[in-house]
Amino acid sequence: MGIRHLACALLIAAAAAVPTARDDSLTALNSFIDEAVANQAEVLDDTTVTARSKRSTCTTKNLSVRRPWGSLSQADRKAYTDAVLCLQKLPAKTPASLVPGAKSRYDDFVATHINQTGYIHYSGTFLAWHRWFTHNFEQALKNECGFKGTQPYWNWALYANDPASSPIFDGSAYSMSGNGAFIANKGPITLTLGDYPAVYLEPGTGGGCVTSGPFKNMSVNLGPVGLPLNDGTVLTGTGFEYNPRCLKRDISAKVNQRFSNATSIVNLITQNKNIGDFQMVMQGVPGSGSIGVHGGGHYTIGGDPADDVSTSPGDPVFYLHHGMIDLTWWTWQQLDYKNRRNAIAGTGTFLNSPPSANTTLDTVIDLGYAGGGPITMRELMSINDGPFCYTYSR
Ligand SMILES: *[C@@H]1O[C@H](CO)[C@@H](O)[C@H](O)[C@H]1NC(C)=O
Ligand SMILES: *[C@@H]1O[C@H](CO)[C@@H](O)[C@H](O)[C@H]1NC(C)=O
Ligand SMILES: *[C@@H]1O[C@H](CO)[C@@H](O)[C@H](O)[C@H]1NC(C)=O
Ligand SMILES: *[C@@H]1O[C@H](CO)[C@@H](O)[C@H](O)[C@H]1NC(C)=O
Ligand SMILES: *[C@@H]1O[C@H](CO)[C@@H](O)[C@H](O)[C@H]1NC(C)=O
Ligand SMILES: [Cu+2]
Repeated sequence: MGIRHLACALLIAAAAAVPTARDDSLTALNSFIDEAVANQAEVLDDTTVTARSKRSTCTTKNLSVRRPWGSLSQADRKAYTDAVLCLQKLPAKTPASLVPGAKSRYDDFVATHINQTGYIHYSGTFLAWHRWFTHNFEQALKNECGFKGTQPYWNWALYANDPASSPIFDGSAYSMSGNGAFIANKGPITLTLGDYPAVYLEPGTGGGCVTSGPFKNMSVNLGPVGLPLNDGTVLTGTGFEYNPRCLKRDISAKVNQRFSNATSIVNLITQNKNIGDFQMVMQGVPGSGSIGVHGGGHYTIGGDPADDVSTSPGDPVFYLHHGMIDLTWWTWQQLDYKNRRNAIAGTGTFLNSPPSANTTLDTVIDLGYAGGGPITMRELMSINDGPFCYTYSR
């Protein structure tokens, strides 16, 4: 099926009249997603598949569907941002003695991500942890704020040339709020990782406080932990103190084009046959100069907190971004489901520093006060098994 698909994509590329590379890659990406949907339905309807967790009651009839932001109705977009704002008004479950800055239910998620950052990036749990995290955020919206929809996602490829004008960031009442106020003469963002050569990211067209849309009054309470600034310095802190400030963005089309275009997603899916390579290329192979599609999305948003890995869930777009990360992983899994469903690689720490044990299907992850309870990796490997019952549409 992978082969058939590749052949198909190549044929389309060869036969098309004068489409751009982007159009070809978008077509290929779309057909991979379609194939993933078809394969998922096949597996779900196959009653001979016994590997399924006993607690799963998921069928093709009741899969919930995650959609790209731009295809939601205005009412559905507003229902989503209203629910996020509601979470920001509910009290935190995290004790103030542990995290003085956690003021809302929304902040519980940010605090958990800050707390575990060193174990959930460039580690064996990266993909599954963020799948579980995004799911529990969605559950909190539903169960605590009456949200009736599903978690939307941000397909980076659709707006790579002009994300600031996309339905996600155009600043309307039906967006995820717009860019930050324009700040002139900014230097690049300098990313450093150990002794590897620095990566320089083109600054965006904002930089200041978000002034439009549903989150223009939002208070970012936690962080920073390590926020790179446009003058080459890094603002640091514990992340847990109460540090209320406006939400800032610096949307950079150049970063989106460079790292999260349609071709980079298709290449990621087709060129990495094992999970270790797949998740490493997705996050950016250290020293390669690439920050991967994962870094690409985060630094396309930029600003404060999205330039700060630890505090990045403090910008609500985080959950749309990780919807797309999850879609990309799920698509890759579905292209060879038998071999990839339970594929895990890596250890329990960031680039295995400090050295730690290999992650296995029995490894337990726990989102702490964000909720969801402790759960094994085994339960998180399929989006139609264990606690999950959803799919994606494009
Ligand atoms: C799916 O449908 C089945 C059969 O109608 C039902 O028993 C189950 O609870 C549903 N599961 C979910 C996750 O909605
Ligand atoms: C951070 O993680 C430690 C170790 O798992 C845990 O004991 C602590 O409660 C966590 N703190 C927060 C704020 O979740
Ligand atoms: C922002 O706050 C002001 C003052 O409290 C309020 O009038 C306005 O409606 C708020 N805007 C949004 C988008 O919530
Ligand atoms: C698309 O992304 C890849 C990296 O994944 C990069 O090599 C390529 O130059 C990008 N394309 C454009 C048009 O920037
Ligand atoms: C951990 O995984 C690596 C890479 O797959 C493997 O070489 C190593 O033997 C594993 N270590 C243990 C203790 O299983
Ligand atoms: Cu993360």
